[in-house]
Amino acid sequence: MSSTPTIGVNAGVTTSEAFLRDFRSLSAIGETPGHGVDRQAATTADAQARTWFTSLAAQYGFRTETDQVGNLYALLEWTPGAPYVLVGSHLDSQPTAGKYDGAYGVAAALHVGRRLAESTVPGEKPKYNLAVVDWFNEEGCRFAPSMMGSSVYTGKLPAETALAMTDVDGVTVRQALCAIGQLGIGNGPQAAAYAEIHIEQGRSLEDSGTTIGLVHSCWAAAKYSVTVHGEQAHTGSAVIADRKDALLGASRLVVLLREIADHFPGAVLHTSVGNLTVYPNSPVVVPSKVELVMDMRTADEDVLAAAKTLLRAGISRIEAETNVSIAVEESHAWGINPYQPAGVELARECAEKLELSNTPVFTLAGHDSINMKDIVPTVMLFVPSVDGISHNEREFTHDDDACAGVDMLTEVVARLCRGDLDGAK
Ligand code: HGY
Ligand code: MN
Ligand code: MN
Repeated sequence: MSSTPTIGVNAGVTTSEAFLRDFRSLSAIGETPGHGVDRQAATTADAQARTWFTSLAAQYGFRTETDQVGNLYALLEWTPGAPYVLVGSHLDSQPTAGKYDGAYGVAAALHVGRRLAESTVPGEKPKYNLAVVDWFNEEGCRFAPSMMGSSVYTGKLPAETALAMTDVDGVTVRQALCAIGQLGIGNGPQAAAYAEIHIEQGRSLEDSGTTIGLVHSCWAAAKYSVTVHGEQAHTGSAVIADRKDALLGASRLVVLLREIADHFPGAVLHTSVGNLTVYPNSPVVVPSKVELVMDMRTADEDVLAAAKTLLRAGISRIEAETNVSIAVEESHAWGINPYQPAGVELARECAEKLELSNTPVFTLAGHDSINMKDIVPTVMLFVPSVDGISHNEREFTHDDDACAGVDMLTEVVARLCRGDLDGAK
């Protein structure tokens, strides 16, 4: 662990101890009985996490601001008018989530900012300013789609569309952000480059005994909002042959998704239904309608195309066999796009300098960096996840790995602030 002496509120505390202390205080916000967190977007717990962010930012000398879709920035301005290197992740979580997903990257980014603020020599200003960012609603569980804040920031999703999305109670994003006092204005600071660190959420780093993952590409994802339409009936009295059981159709869809994954050898396709809403969801009623979200991911565009063909055929079969109709809308998707190779190389050089073991990796999960890499040079880093567990209260990363990641991110961001990735394609 680093033992750099520090000043002020951190007197006598090493940089790593200060990071762990702040990360633990964040982990207590929205803590669940199972020692995970529940901080869904724009809830009270998310608001408390944002207060944690702004307090820490103030302590470390940053000004904070919120943009038109609730992205929260802590700004360190060395050169007035210069663009910013953005560094961050997300503080929102899934329900009964782990403490690390997103939160680790935001806490790490704040500490990177603090270290760079303390180490900058007067008269040697970096080329770019620094903005630590908490992207709004990365998870997409309370409000779809996921990666909402960075999708608006990068111009992929109109702000008005995002603000009009509703949760299951009909509350809009706009109303939810207003309720927690986090609806700002404008599109945030202008980015010159972006960096993010995250837990791997998979096993590859742990299995190979590697500390740092250098993300070179993302798996493609295709998510679908689906409505299965049937007809309400009495579970006891309705003749089986007459039934239009929407839940039967939905159940067959769940199984179909798994069968499609199993169709491709080598586990190259991941599929799931992660959300199911049944109407009227009453004990003696054959359901009239089921809404669900289907999710398919792979690193192979041909596999994805073949999976979509199997999906269409399977849906037609289920409609015919269960007497329901199924409406499918592709709600969110991204392709297999590489991160800038120069950014991967820059990160590799940083890891070598710090003597941290490193290896190129894919990201299977979505991250805000997937949006950011399409507009500016972007570096995405991973640290190991114990047993690859994520979206689970048992998510865990060892302190040494978490601290090594902060050191690594500091080195990367210092170089980005110098402009080392300018022009990278
Ligand atoms: O992978 C996902 O879809 C999420 O946004 N992390
Ligand atoms: Mn995440
Ligand atoms: Mn997540």
